[in-house]
Amino acid sequence: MFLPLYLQTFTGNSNTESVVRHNLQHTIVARFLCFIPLDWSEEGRIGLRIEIYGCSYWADVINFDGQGVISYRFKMKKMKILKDVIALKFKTGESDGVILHGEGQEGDYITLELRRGRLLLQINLGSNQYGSILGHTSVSSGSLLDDHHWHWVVIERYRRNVNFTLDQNTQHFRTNGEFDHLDLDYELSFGGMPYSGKPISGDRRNFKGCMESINYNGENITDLARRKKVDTSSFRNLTFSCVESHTFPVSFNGTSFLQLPGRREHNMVSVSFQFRTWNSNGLLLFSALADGMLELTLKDGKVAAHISITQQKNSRVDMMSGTDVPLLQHSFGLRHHAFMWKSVAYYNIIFPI
Ligand SMILES: [Ca+2]
Repeated sequence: MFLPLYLQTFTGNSNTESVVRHNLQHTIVARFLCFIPLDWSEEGRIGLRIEIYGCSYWADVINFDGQGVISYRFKMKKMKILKDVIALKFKTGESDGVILHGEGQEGDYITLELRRGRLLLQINLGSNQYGSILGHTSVSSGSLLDDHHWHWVVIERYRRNVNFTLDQNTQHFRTNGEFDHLDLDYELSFGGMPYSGKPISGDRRNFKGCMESINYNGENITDLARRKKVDTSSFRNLTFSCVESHTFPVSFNGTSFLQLPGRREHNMVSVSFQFRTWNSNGLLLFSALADGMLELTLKDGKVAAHISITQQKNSRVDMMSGTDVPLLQHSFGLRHHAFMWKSVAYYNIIFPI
């Protein structure tokens, strides 16, 4: 079983005495740490000694229910911002949702959102009055971010230069257009579009999940929300802890598998699960029966169930997903939707053994 992890390479010492210390750039909360030696000094013998130093950690978490939006009002009505540093962590099972949004009457805007499991940053520092130089800039990062795991985002902007960091990956880009200031009016909102109070604003959905340690230009937004210094009136129930999901996705890397004990006395098998994959072929499930086998496979993007009972003649039953099989009523366009949980297979196969 492979779970997404923070992977980082550290350079160690090159002699026997010196100590090399690394400070982690981002906070990591973990129960287990795994170190994999990649290389060693050619002059010495192989050896490895590591010490880990932790620190006290206060989780500043807010649960977003898909309704509530945090509105951070600026002290001045109009803000002309040359430099931005925005940092937060998020965790969600939803593929779409607005994480933050701000806009101004001059046409400037900044929007960070999840779209189809990817992180999309859209920023516009202004277009000229003739519209011949357009400031709209759009950059996306990551994939499969609706995986119920924490992800770290940092946006650092100085004039038109932007560093956009997701977990360990930083992209540098320059915004389009010819302006340097982000002109925003009134407020910046987190978790959705401002004033909406609705789960869907236009074609944009509010964020549903958890955010932690939201920091905007030195202001700790999560702490301001706790102290009621920002507008959180759109929340039905504002909670400062993460409501854990009942769904636990498991990733398989092509060689790993999950094995569950069977139940001998039962003559029925019921199976249901959701999956997503980039591959169009693979074994989804296998079970040896007392007298045969049950197999669920992906073949050319279609799901097939094979059941064979060896004692009887003509006992092999093959079902392909499609219109002929009432149990498998979904159309599996896996090549196009492979990365989305929407392309989910849902089975409930019950048959006498
Ligand atoms: Ca501007």
